[in-house]
Amino acid sequence: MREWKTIKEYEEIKFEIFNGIAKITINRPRYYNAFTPDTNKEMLEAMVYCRECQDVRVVIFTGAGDKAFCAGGDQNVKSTGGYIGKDGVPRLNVLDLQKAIRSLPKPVIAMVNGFAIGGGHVLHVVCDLTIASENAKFGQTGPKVGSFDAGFGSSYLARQVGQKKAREIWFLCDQYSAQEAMDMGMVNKVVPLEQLEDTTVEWCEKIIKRSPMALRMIKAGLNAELDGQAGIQELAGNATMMFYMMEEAQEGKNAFLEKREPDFDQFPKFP
Ligand code: S0N
Repeated sequence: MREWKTIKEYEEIKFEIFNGIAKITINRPRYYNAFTPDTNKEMLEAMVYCRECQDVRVVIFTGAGDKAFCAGGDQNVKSTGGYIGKDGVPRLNVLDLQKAIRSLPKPVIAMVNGFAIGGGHVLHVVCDLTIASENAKFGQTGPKVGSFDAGFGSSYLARQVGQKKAREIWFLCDQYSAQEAMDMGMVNKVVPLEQLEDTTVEWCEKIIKRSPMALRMIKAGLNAELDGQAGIQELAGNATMMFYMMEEAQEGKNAFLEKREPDFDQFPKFP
């Protein structure tokens, strides 16, 4: 039995770590792990930690209990203009969380243990990988309950399942089994519920043996195509970071500080 260590106590999420694997669990099983602006705020803070902490190599997103991964926005706090949190301000801050998942330079795995519905479905879609239990159910509800996600929840979904299926998912608001979701291309693996965490941790342990820089670059590259200028910025930023690690870049900086002309001739010019 692995021992997850709490990184920080929160009200609406659990945030734990085990051997380089961070686990963010939406902890509102009473509401099928539907999120409020405060849940999202806590998850966003946890994601900043995951970005900054060198001990974190991979992140798991999941929901508490065995009924739901996440049932989307909490309908009890939905108001005009967004979802109302403790500060009384309507927000759509799950969008910030989606961006944080995509731009984290480390792999993020959705461990789907039940319903992944509405904004909860979009959360698994934006994660890099999805591992689902056999009892998981996937679907969008927006056009039935008065919302929609025309961003990643549509465009990135369509990249995964194709345009026709994405339109079916949104227009009909049906639910799909884990096996159907895998056949469509939006789930990587389906396992019995009792094996879900073991399998997800095995995948994480395999990923942790791979080169972090290679994973970072491939994630940015895969994102760039869909993310336009923002995606190119992310990919280019990583290239700049790698350039800073080269002697050729250091020569430029050193020459400036030493008030001399830089000697770039000494560096190889590969074909
Ligand atoms: C998950 C479903 C299918 C489960 O059905 P089942 O098994 O019949 O259980 P229930 O009895 O319905 O549910 C058990 C208890 O859990 C509560 N509950 C479930 N989901 C929610 C929810 N989303 N909010 C609040 N409570 C929830 C039930 O009420 C029940 O409690 P009791 O026993 O007291 O009745 C089924 O529950 C279901 O269909 N749930 C609703 C799914 C849904 O429509 N979610 C919202 C969809 N919309 C979004 O997620 C917003 C999208 C979004 O976030 C977004 C997108 C783009 C841009 C911005 C935003 C943004 O808003 O930020």
